[in-house]
Amino acid sequence: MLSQIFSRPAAARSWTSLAARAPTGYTCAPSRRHQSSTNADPTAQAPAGHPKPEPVPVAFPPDLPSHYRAQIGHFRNVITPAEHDFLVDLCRRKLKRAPFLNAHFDKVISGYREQSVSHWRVGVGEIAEENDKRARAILDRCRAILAEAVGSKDRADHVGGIQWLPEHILELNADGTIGAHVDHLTASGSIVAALSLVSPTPIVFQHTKRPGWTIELTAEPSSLYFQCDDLRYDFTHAVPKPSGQGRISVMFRDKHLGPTKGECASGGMSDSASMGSSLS
Ligand SMILES: O=C(O)CCC(=O)C(=O)O
Repeated sequence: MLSQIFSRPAAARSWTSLAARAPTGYTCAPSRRHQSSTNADPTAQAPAGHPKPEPVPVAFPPDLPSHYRAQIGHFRNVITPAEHDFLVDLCRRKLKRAPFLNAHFDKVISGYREQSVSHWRVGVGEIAEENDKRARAILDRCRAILAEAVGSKDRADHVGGIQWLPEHILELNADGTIGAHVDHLTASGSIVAALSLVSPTPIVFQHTKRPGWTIELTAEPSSLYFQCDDLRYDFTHAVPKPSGQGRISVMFRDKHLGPTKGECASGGMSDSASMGSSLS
């Protein structure tokens, strides 16, 4: 649930205030998990009959240290238009009883509804089973792209493969926005990713201590973006502007398996207020 996933610094009511609560003085020795590279080409093998995901160039601030540049990625065309519409339909049916909430108590998110998904069995009988199977196949392909992109084979924290949490679906209505936040440090691991559906939305990543290190991308429908490792912990992410048409994201996160540098930090984000709703 987002309450566990979002770490919402009490002071982070706006873009600029977040830096005030940024983790300070990381004291852990850098572990291999924070040094992994993303050299693999996740677009190299698109299974027959599936779209070939295209890497979308990410614009970096010129002075952004190089290690961060491999810790964010964006791919368009990861699912077909039919798969897109199928997932939108399933997400909306899963969310149909959840009202849109206008503002979370800390005002970080508004105009949203959400659900953690343990299965995609929507409908009855065989149809439900088919829906589940088809959705899983699509989402497994997204996970495979992510695993390639984050260099899962080289990662000390994912020996034997990435341990994914159940997907989380998040719908923003036409006015919905998400303010800058770092996901809760221990409710999930070092990978945060989203498959975007419905309409294009700007996503903004900003370093918690160096606001000039800002990365913005436009998450088009059927695109997949991720942030991992240091960039997952050191940068906030936000959906700062309403799309005007609404948006659904299917969020992928891995399990938290061990200490993070944030947990070792004194005064870090781990003591921040968590969101009180269920965004993941
Ligand atoms: O919808 C997105 O792309 C981001 C959602 C988000 O900020 C989150 O789930 O932590």
